[in-house]
Amino acid sequence: MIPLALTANDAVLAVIVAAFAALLVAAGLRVLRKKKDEAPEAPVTDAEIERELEGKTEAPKAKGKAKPTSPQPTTPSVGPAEPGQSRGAPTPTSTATSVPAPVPDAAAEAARRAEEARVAAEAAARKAKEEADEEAKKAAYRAKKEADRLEKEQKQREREAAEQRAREEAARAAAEAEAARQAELEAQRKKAAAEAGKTLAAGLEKTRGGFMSRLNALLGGSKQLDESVLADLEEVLFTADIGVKTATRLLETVREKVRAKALSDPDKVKAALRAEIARILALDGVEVRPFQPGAERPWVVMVVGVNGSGKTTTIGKLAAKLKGQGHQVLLGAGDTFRAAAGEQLEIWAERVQAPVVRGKDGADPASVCFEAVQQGVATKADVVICDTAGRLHTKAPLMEELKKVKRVIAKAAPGAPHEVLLVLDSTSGQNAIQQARQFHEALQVTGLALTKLDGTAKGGVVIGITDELKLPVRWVGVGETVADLRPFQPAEFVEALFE
Ligand SMILES: Nc1nc2c(ncn2[C@@H]2O[C@H](COP(=O)(O)OP(=O)(O)OP(=O)(O)O)[C@@H](O)[C@H]2O)c(=O)[nH]1
Ligand SMILES: [Mg+2]
Repeated sequence: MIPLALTANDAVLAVIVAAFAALLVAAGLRVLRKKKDEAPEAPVTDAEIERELEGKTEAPKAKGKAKPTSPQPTTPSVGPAEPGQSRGAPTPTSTATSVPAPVPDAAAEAARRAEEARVAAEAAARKAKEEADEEAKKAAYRAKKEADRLEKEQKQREREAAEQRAREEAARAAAEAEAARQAELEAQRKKAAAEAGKTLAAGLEKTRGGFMSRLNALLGGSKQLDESVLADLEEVLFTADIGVKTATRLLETVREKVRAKALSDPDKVKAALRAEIARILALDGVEVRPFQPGAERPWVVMVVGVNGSGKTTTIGKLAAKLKGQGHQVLLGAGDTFRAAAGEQLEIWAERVQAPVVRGKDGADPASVCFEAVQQGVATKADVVICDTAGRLHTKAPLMEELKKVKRVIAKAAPGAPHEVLLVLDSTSGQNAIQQARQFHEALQVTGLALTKLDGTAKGGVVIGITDELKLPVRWVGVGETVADLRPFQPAEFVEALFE
């Protein structure tokens, strides 16, 4: 019996020790968990973890703590049993089958206690394991949450970086688009300015600064109108490149009006001069055909003038204008003397998309013009413009050669040329009047183009030529671009001179 009793006691002791150890482990784990839970940086709350784990746990548990379902280890193992108390009676939570039925002797009692202790120890160990498992799951859940959070943060950073890049890219693209838009606007402004060409007033700037400014100085303000003013006026007019004849005529008009007491002050003299100049330019009483194709097809324009006066350039500008009005234009390169002259015309022809008839270098200019007009007839062109040479390059004088060109053109199309356009360089001043007289005598000029008005103070020559020859000025050149050839309008010209 003694060895048996000792053995039972030892077993009881061992179980109790084991139970204590288990309880200590559980308490330690609880403390550990509490500490961890209190850690400030833990991004996931316990409640959250509990909820998360609860959702995953398969065994049904009471809400919150799982402890109530665990066996109560303290009840059977702690404190001596009271006599009469049914110590061996199973508690409601104890499993009836796991506790052996009470035996009357001490050994049985000890065995029962040992069994109870073992059960309690097992329960404690199970609980400790459950808690450890739970803790491990929480730790894993936290780690997963932390990893998720870091991944989320990383993605957020990447998203923000991508958005920043996109914003920078968009800003760069917008800046480039704006720069391109500004460049386009600038190009359009330049194009529009080139297309609009210089205004007549701008083209006449030098002339306005020349004899017109002297005239304004003389006749401006409230000067007394006396003989000295008239003498000064004579000097201004005679040096104004308007020609002696026209200057005399203007002066006579003023003197007559002063004599008739119709003019009392310099301002009125200026107004009288302006009216007289407008009258001269308007070619009152002279029948003038408009510069444009009429019933005749093709309408042939023969362009003449001394070398360098601006014939080829003017032809290019005219072709552009006529094409712009919807006419079919053909060019004839009648200046066969200079190879560069034909090329220059071809460049213009290409620019305005007009066909050009060009002979061999040194070919007879009349035959080239003949061929051009013939081709114009054959192709039903609306307009044929023939360029001609400006300098003598054969034994025949220039005028004789041009007369021949004119005759030959008439053979290619009866009635042609319909316009003999004399191109005059206005920078040559008085000489232009002289040239105009000679060309008109030889070729019966029908219209004038005064070029390079922008480069001279001698714009008054327009008045003198019109007055002397009674020929209409068709065009004035105020620059080198296409738009710088302006149709001549007397009123506009007078306005630009006097304003
Ligand atoms: N500033 C300015 N220059 C002009 C104008 N018209 C022509 N020119 C320039 O005058 C120069 C001579 O022009 P051209 O057309 O070659 O003269 P051209 O009468 O054909 O000369 P030739 O063929 O040698 O007889 C060129 O440099 C033209 O650009 C104008 O109205 N204003
Ligand atoms: Mg030329």
